[in-house]
Amino acid sequence: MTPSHIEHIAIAVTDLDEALQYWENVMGLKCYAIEEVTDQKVKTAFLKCGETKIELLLPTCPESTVAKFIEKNGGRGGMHHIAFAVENTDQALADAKAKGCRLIDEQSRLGAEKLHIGFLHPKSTLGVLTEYCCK
Ligand code: CMX
Repeated sequence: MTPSHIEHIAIAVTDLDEALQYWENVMGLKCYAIEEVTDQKVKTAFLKCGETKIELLLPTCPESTVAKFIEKNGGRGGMHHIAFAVENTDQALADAKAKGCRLIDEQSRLGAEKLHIGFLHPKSTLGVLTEYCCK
């Protein structure tokens, strides 16, 4: 399944206020939503850049996979994943699996903004944590 566009680029952060200061004041983007995603153990902030969003990810507890990512990155934030908009997340996951990709999610689940999301493992995507999502 071919993605229609990059839905969002997610960036792990250690301080949401500091990150928003940069993205709003320097990059001139506007934060339009802040949401806690309990299931993913993150607090998210969204900014729009054309059709694509920037998603800032703040871990809400040490067990969060984003907290683990930051710890492994020397305590700093950084690029966390790229999310591609597809027509059907479950179908996109199944197609990727059929082509030999390792899945993190065998089935889609509900993520931020009530999107149906599913991840491919970075070990089978040349190091880039990859998400599919659809409405
Ligand atoms: N990008 C690229 N590689 C990554 C990564 C990332 N964001 N996070 C972890 N990895 C790498 C690790 O460096 C490690 O590589 P090495 O073995 O070479 O050191 C490998 O993946 C496995 O990492 P791990 O530490 O053993 O496993 P984790 O417990 O950290 O889990 C992952 C990693 C990708 C499976 C996990 O982060 C995951 O399930 N991600 C999907 C869900 C998610 O990211 N949720 C948060 C955002 C939700 C949202 O957007 O709303």
